[in-house]
Amino acid sequence: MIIRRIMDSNFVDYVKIFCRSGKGGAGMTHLHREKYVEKGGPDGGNGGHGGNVILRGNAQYWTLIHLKYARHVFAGDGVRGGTALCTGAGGNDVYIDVPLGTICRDAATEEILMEITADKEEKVLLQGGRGGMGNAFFKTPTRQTPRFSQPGEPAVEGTFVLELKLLADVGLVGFPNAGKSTLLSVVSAAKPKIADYAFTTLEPNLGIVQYRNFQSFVMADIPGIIEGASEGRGLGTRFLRHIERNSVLLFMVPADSESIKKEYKILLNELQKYNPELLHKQRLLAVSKIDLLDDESRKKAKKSLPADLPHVFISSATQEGITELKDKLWDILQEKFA
Ligand SMILES: Nc1nc2c(ncn2[C@@H]2O[C@H](COP(=O)(O)OP(=O)(O)OP(=O)(O)O)[C@@H](O)[C@H]2O)c(=O)[nH]1
Ligand SMILES: [Mg+2]
Repeated sequence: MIIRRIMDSNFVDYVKIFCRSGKGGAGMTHLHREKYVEKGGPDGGNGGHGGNVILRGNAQYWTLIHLKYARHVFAGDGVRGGTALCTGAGGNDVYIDVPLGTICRDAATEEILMEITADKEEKVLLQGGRGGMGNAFFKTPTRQTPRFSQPGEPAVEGTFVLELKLLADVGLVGFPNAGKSTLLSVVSAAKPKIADYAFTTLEPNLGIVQYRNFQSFVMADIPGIIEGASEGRGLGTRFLRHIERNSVLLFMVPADSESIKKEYKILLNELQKYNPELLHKQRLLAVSKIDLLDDESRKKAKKSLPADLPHVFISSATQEGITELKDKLWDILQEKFA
């Protein structure tokens, strides 16, 4: 049921496409003939360049859904050269517009070929074939009438995987029900679905957090992670790719969890199994739903905190600690880009 909902979803962050560039137009073999000009010499033009397949960043797009059904992308072929030294027309380039943060892999080897991170950034994925030279090109003093021309270069093709990694500054990491979406709804204008059951969030949500003095940063809420996610439990770890790009990871553990330290370790472990590089990122721990605890339990909770990262107690319900959290996140982001 959950799987079905994901498949129906509008949030597409993975597509496989088959692309082919245009082949170069052939060169022309032609000898000039005209009334009273019997032997006008070679005048075959060159073939046109084949079209390129180009990836282009487009800040208007947030997902790859527009490519979900456009799985074949072909650039135009170059036109063959004409007579009278006319060069053939070049084939049309095709542009594949992608959201910022899209990486492109070779589908067979999984090697990352390129990455688009800026608006209007263009990268040629497949070069079109060069046009062949017409026979006029091969004319020399000793071979004045070449009766041959060059064929155009063939097209190149390949199957590619486009993958989207959200470009957010802060990524939320936590078990289902930790209150991640609730936090996002409190600190930004985003309206993610919130409910009292596991896996309410099935696709990432982004929100812009307004900070003092009209500054802002982007926060990404992703589906909850459970123990064994890296082996495919729950929704698995495929959504973790969205936090690979985030500068700061905000771990979230509810204050009423049995052991905050243990829950944090499990999350860390799943992240490490997915990609050890994730552990190089700056981390902050938000102990959520602090409103559920009385003073005594708070003291107890404080004692069972992991030692290797800073923490903030927060409650999205009462707003307690929310400003402190934003300050801390902002400070870390500033350090990062200082
Ligand atoms: N008392 C209290 N309840 C909270 C707080 N924040 C969230 N909740 C409740 O916790 C439940 C889960 O909240 P969500 O924001 O949906 O949790 P999530 O981490 O996004 O969960 P998934 O999307 O399933 O991963 C909801 O019933 C919220 O109302 C809080 O600060 N205090
Ligand atoms: Mg959620």
